Amino acid sequence: MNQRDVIIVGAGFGGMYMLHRVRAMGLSAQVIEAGSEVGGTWYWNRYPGARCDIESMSYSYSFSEELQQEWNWPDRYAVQPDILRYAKHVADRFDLRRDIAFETRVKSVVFDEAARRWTVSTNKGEALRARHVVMATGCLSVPKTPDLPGLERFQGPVYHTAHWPPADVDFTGRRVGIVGTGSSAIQAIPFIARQARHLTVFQRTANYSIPAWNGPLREETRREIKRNYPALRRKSRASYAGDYADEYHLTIAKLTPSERELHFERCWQLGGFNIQYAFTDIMESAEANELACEFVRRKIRATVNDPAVAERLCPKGHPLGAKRLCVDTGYYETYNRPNVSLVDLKSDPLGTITATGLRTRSADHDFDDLVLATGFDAMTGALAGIDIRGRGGQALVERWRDGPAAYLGLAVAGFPNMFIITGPGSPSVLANVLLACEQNVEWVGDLLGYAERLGIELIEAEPGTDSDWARKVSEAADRTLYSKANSWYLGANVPGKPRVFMPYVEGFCVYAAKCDSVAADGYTGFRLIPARPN
Ligand code: NA7
Repeated sequence: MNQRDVIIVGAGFGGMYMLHRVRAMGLSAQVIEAGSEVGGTWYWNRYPGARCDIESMSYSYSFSEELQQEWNWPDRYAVQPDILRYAKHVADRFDLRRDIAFETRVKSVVFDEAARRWTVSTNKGEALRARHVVMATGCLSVPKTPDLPGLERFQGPVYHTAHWPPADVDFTGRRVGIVGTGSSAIQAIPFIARQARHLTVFQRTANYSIPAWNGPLREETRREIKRNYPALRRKSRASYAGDYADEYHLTIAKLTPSERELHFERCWQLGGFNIQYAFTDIMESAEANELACEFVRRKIRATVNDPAVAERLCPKGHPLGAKRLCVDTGYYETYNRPNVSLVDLKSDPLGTITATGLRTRSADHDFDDLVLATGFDAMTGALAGIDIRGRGGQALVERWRDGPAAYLGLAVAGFPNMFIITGPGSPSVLANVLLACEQNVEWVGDLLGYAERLGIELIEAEPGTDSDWARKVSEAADRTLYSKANSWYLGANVPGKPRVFMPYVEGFCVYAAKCDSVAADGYTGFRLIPARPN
């Protein structure tokens, strides 16, 4: 059987860097990737308008000074084709492709206790053996197609934003219906509206969206950031969100009404996540959060011409930031177009999909094409889709029956030498996920190096460390407003999924410091089992 030191599942930004890192340590590695290219989420999410909501100069690898100096991002926020182009460039520049098996799906990952090796089996009938397995399967990689009654009856094409066809889809002259108003829909809607004859948006929950104020990156800005990259990257690593944007530490409750308005307006003008990360109390105090919500609602009412439509677009009933904030270009303005209509599924619930459209309680809405922007089985979906078995043949899905638990978001007791990049319990999706990937990869790389030097054959989270970590992550979220919405952070968007708050809310910097102290103390919480004498 084919043997490797490390098998890495997934060739997104986590998997690509993991490969580069373990190769540099002299270990043999194989990446297995279901797609036909590198890029992970940026390979699959090709819908019109797909764009990163973190600034491109920040959402890019920092591990190579040459790479960050030579690459030129055209826009403040990169579009999907540019991010994919970047991922391909990285793969070529570091000669990664020779160790990536594309169009290959991992079916099972099974630990052989006697041999102390993992067996990784693929849909192509291959089986590989490895000492270590790194699951770089991504946080948002399993699209969720909701169980919409009658969906099979619809006669036109059905698209999912996270599974968009490689060739452009042309909506010119077509009537389009889109279900969902999360980040993906909020990015796609303005694009589809410009092309389609008519677009009907089916909204269940209105979301808070902040303008990106995107535009071409000026050459001076790019040069300035490149000159300051080392300091900016250090600042990102020392920040809450893993980004170098200023985190102001203003407290809403301490501001006078006019100061508040001024700072909210400043944040709005800066765009994107600035409004969430500028304030210390925004995710701590319901009253403070409500002031920010009301500010955004005023912006929506001032933008959307029809007051009834504006009111339906105003989010109510969940705090700003408790569902991931959306970042848009012309989203609310799109509802001023004569060819766009909004159906509120809360007041007029979905009945069934028909052959020609969607029937709500009060009306039939006909369209030619249906777009589902209905999200993901986040953070655990990809792992649940693989038959992962640790000691004693125990299945990971069984271990996680009451909710996922991984020590530092990285390791599960009973699953030795298996590491999850940006797993449940890591800050990942609440931070700049690219930096979160780098931090996890470097930490795992260091741990593997440590084990190599000391002749350690098995690295395993001690029993209880994973569930303790998950409990603390969940308790920390409960002390904030993050847990006060039916979000994918909580698994609430997938029927039957245990409701456990998965991302680490205390900040990227706090998490990274915790990982560092675990390492500095000789990897506390891990059992390090030496190789058996020959
Ligand atoms: P999200 O943010 O999970 O949004 C999914 C949307 O689809 C959301 O508006 C949902 O409404 C809606 N939805 C899901 N199922 C249904 C059904 N059955 N009926 C009506 N509406 C439904 O996914 P995205 O892809 O937009 O973004 C995911 C992340 O990717 C994002 O946070 C960024 O990190 C990038 P709901 O809110 O559940 O009422």
